[in-house]
Amino acid sequence: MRRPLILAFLLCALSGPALASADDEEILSLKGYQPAGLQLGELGAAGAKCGLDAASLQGAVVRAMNEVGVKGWEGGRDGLYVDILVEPIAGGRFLIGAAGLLPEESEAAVRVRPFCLGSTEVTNQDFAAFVAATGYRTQAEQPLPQEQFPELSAAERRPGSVVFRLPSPGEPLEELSWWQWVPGADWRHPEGPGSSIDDRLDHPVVQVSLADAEAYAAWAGADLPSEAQWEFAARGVLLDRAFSWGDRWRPGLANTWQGEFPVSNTADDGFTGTAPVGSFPPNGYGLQDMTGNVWEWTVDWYRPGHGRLAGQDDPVLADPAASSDPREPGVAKHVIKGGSFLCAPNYCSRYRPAAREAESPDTGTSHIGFRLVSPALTTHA
Ligand SMILES: [Ca+2]
Ligand SMILES: [Ca+2]
Repeated sequence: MRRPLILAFLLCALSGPALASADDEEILSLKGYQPAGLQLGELGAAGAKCGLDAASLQGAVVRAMNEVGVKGWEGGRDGLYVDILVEPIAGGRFLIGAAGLLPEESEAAVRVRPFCLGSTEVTNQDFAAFVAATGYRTQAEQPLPQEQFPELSAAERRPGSVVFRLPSPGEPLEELSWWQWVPGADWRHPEGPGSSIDDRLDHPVVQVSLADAEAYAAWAGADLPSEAQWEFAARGVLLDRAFSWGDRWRPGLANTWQGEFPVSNTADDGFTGTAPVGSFPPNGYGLQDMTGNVWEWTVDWYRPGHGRLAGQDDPVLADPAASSDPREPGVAKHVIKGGSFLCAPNYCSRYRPAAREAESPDTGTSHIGFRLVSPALTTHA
């Protein structure tokens, strides 16, 4: 099995930075936009803690420089941002969730040990390398199992997936009517036949189920993060703030939806759909797109609130029988985090670190992807 360079993009948990004050928020939001300067010694030290060898680090540097060379940084993003490769993240105690907002987010005190997290979402290019190496076929590329859907005809069980569709002007808007099952939609054709990823190789892969994400992670020698790991990292040092950059919502710091969802997307942030990973400023840990772009799978089963995790170290809700979604009783679902390019202040608005959503694990959509967590967290903690 080829061990890809993906691990070289894992961020490493090393030490515990002090909590930032409100005065630091602006600085943190700009972290990373520094003149070019690879600090290979630091990279090497951090990489070693994440189980990264010198060869993979070197590969990561080459890849990053190539990407920077192709994409560049514009519009006030002066300099080359190459700090994305390895960045210390601390584990620690924190309150997962948020008090006083939504019952599904009720708080619990937990602890996460140091861990290494992907600095970006996994891209189409990354996923293509996996498919090329393994011949893997995603769930969306296979017919729905007859035994699971005996009521459906063969035509209705054709491969496909769920795609966001912009409603037509004046169209009656029923809740969730903007989601459509599209035969032929899959990771190579995110919006169905006729769409492609040819010009989106550096965008996050979408139309992947939880099993697809887990298969990729296994191939990469990594795992998917728990909700606690993901949320701790998304907070980016600012453990008690509403957003990963502070307490105020700031349009333009993440790929979300501007305008009235779902009818008007002004795309003031430059993107109507997914954006190339790393297009927006990193959080205090150097992680990008923890807010928006695409939702990200976690290994936790979903139930409202975090009460069952209270007091635990590295908590995971691992029992599917414990899963419940009041909106769809009887259907076990997984937690997804971070919101997407479809989240708007008037709808969803789940682009806070504490926010969460429930998703059937076999359902990929055009706005759910994932990132990796390094197994080094268990061997080096
Ligand atoms: Ca956008
Ligand atoms: Ca994201």
